[in-house]
Amino acid sequence: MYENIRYEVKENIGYVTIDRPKALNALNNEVLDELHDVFTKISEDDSVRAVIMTGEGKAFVAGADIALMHSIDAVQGRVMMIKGHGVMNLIESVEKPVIAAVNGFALGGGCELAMACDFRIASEKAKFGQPETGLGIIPGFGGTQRLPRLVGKAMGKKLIMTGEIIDAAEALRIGLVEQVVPPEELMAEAEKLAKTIASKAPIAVAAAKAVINNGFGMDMKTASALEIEAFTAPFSSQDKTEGMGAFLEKREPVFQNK
Ligand code: DAK
Repeated sequence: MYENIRYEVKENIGYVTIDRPKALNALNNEVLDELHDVFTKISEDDSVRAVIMTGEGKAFVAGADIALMHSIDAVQGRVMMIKGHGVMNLIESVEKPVIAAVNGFALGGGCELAMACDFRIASEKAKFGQPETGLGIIPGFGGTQRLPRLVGKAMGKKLIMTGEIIDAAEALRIGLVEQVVPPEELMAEAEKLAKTIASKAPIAVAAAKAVINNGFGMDMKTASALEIEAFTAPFSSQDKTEGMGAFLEKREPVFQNK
């Protein structure tokens, strides 16, 4: 039912594959609409406990679609920008862990898409960068904000102002990705991480994601207050009773997201 992405669920893991290899999976309005649709479905599907996003072929995503951007005016650009920010914010805030399995080029909007995910595992073949200034623009899907938050202000400025493309080892060194693996191990490593998190209580995972994201830019006192509030929902859940009961009974917990 999608034309530019593929989606399937296996063993509680949702797999989103951007599948537009003839344009190196470049983001146009259709890809963005389909990503918005699939992450809306994912947010409503209790059976999905973790998500892995990757790209078909040699790219994760080679950026926003340059042919499209060349053809549109500032008003149409603003519409696309709002759409793109909506997708990135949805991925960032969806109540499940989202892992970017970065198989190849993650440039411009592709790097921004990876940064909207909770984790980035890169193939040794992956390349990262924000080449927008070389096209006469700045990052438009959150890159000016998420990149400095991940790698620091000066390194973020350097990558954005120079448009430099870096390899996976450098991305690991500066903290843009958490792990680099041989290409043939990429999906297995992403699945290992997805399965580990999927085995934990979904209510707790969702609350942890939200409170970490929401508290990140706050002062410590306000952020502590946020944590106190966020603690209540998991603590009053059936899964808390199950998790602690399982420990005391020396068995594995069976969480039901309740
Ligand atoms: N858009 C459209 N087509 C692309 C593309 C892209 N970003 N990247 C690659 N392609 C197409 C190529 O044109 C080529 O098409 P054909 O010629 O075969 O028809 C095909 O994919 C294969 O690409 P190459 O032949 O170039 O493959 P190579 O292996 O030689 O090179 C490459 C791979 C990734 C180094 C190269 O393709 C490349 O430099 N691509 C462009 C990277 C880039 O600059 N990306 C854009 C970053 S700027 C906005 C919001 C956000 C943004 C902008 C505006 N608004 C809300 C308005 C974000 C901007 C960006 O992402």
